Amino acid sequence: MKTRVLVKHRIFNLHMGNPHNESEEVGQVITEVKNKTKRPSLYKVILLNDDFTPMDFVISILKKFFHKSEAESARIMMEVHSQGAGIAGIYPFELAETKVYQVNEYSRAQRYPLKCIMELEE
Ligand code: TYC
Repeated sequence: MKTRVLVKHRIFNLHMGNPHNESEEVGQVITEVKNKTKRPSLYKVILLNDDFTPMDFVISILKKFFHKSEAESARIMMEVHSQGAGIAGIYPFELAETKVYQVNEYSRAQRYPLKCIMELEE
């Protein structure tokens, strides 16, 4: 729901230094507070092609870290293989960062040059 939030400010003139310290209201101003809840930016997690990482290993990565089915994993892997890059998933910043780190570390540990990057989704 979109709600307009208005704030009413009362402006006083303070009479200081006299015995009663009285003050008089000299005006009012109403301001509107921004009520936009910004959706977090999303990031594409992208796999890059190389000549050495086995196809089955890429498929296993898509299943393990991106929870894709066997068929969807094979489709994405072939897209990366033929186009040079392909989207494994789309996530908020921190989750995308984690996926990129996990995939790169896992591949490095297995001595494969597979690279995973992230890119702001426009
Ligand atoms: N090009 C690799 C091969 O022919 C397969 C591959 C696919 C590698 C996707 C990386 O991200 C990748 N074995």
